[in-house]
Amino acid sequence: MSKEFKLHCFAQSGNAYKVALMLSCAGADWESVFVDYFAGMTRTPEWRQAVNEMGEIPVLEHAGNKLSQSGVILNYLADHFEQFGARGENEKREVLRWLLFDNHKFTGYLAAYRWIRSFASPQPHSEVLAFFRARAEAAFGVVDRHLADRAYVAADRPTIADLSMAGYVFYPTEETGFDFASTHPNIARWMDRISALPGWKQPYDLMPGQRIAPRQA
Ligand SMILES: N[C@@H](CCC(=O)N[C@@H](CS)C(=O)NCC(=O)O)C(=O)O
Repeated sequence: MSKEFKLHCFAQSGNAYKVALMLSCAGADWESVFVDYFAGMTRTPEWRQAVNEMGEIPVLEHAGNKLSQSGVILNYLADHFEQFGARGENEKREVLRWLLFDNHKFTGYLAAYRWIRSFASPQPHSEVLAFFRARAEAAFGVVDRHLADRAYVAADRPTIADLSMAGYVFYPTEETGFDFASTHPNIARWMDRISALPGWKQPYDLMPGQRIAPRQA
């Protein structure tokens, strides 16, 4: 029987992992729809017309709607499940503030760095890699300092801001090139708290697709 939620995703997509994690932690009735990103599926006009004109994963199908942009989807699911959402106007702004920071800088640079370091072809020039690594590290510094005296990013409990920022940090060090436990202790402790949430699973255990060996850095 068809599930209530369908998530268009593939295993290497941390942006999709944010949504998969939310669905798993909320105990949703969901299934994945495998998108063959590496075969160019999201770049075809047919896929863009039928699924997402932006050519991006994740896309969530629910109740006849197709939603894209992980932040929008997380917000929708928080309202739907009444879980991981903001309470009150101040928290709403705080959650939004971190969602935007995550999309632009924390996820933005980490995802780009992991991609060009481990999977992209042709191999990037070393100066390009160094640029993205430095930008990612700058964002990590901001978050590590923020988490020095709090358990979660935007409230006194886990919210969709945490789930968004969890998108890429759980991929293996051999892919990301970062080992937070040795460089960013507050992020590492926050990761321990996130991975203790009921329903938490690793990205490769939540989404379909072959694992690809990362290029040796
Ligand atoms: N801001 C978007 C980013 C989505 C995104 O970049 N997804 C990647 C996969 S992780 C993608 O589909 N990229 C396709 C492309 O850039 O051509 C979100 O949070 O959903």
